[in-house]
Amino acid sequence: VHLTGWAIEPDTTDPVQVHVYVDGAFATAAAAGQPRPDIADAYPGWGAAHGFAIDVPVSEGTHQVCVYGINVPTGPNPLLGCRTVDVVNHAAVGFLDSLSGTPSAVVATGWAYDPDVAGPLQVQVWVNGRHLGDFQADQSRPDVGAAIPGAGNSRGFSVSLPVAAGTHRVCLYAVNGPSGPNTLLGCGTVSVVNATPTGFVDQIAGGAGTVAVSGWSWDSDAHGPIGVHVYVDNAFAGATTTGVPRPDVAAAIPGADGTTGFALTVPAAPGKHQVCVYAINGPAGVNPLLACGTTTVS
Ligand SMILES: [Ca+2]
Ligand SMILES: [Ca+2]
Repeated sequence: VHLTGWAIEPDTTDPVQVHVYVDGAFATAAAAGQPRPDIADAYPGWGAAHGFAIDVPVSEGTHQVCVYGINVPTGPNPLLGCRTVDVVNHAAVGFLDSLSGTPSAVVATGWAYDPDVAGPLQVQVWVNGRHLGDFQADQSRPDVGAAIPGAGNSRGFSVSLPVAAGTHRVCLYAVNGPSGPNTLLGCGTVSVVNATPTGFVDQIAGGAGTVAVSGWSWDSDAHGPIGVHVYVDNAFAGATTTGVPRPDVAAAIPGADGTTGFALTVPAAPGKHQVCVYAINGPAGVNPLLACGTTTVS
């Protein structure tokens, strides 16, 4: 409840204390010391610092709110006024329009609105029973603005929520403002599938202070070149990306593009070494070992 008013005390020009009672119980006290030039004009000599503006937290429902001026130095405290107010907390509303999976995320779209909240409404994300985080519903949705008077055209959301590969139960809630029970917008089960790269290492060949590595690798959901990392004796030795023409692979694997090949040369000390080649999963995830081999560097 928001209260405004003024109070003066004939025995002092100082700000008067006012006490607020809600449903007969003391709620809060405040000094009536805010500028009210109209009071200064009406009571010459007392100055303008006699206004008050007080916010009192109350529960939803009907309340009687009364304000008393506190007598100085003592004496009966006069009632300044009482009002009966209805306090309404509207439920948040909205809808989860879609849930879908990418190789590394759940994508959710929808809208959320609470008539009690002027700014963007918070939306909570729960994944497999755990609170993953919140985001704001502040994107363009003119259809919502057209359907709900007062909502405005910016109550939508379209968010990408990073999750590991697997099957996830996802629920979204509109957060009630300023408090109260949240509204379930919707739930869904989403499969996040991240394909593992495949490939083959054709060559691991020791040279003079180097090891030459070549082959091919392809990740069906990386949509482009992927990384290839080379380890010599378990230590990272070099990296490249696919891009070398391999029409034979494109012909053999449906969906594979024509440039899945890779070739690189990494430095190595003279002697016998174990060389291992890994494909780098796109967009994220476990990076599979393509092959290990032993070679001798001169
Ligand atoms: Ca509300
Ligand atoms: Ca992948």
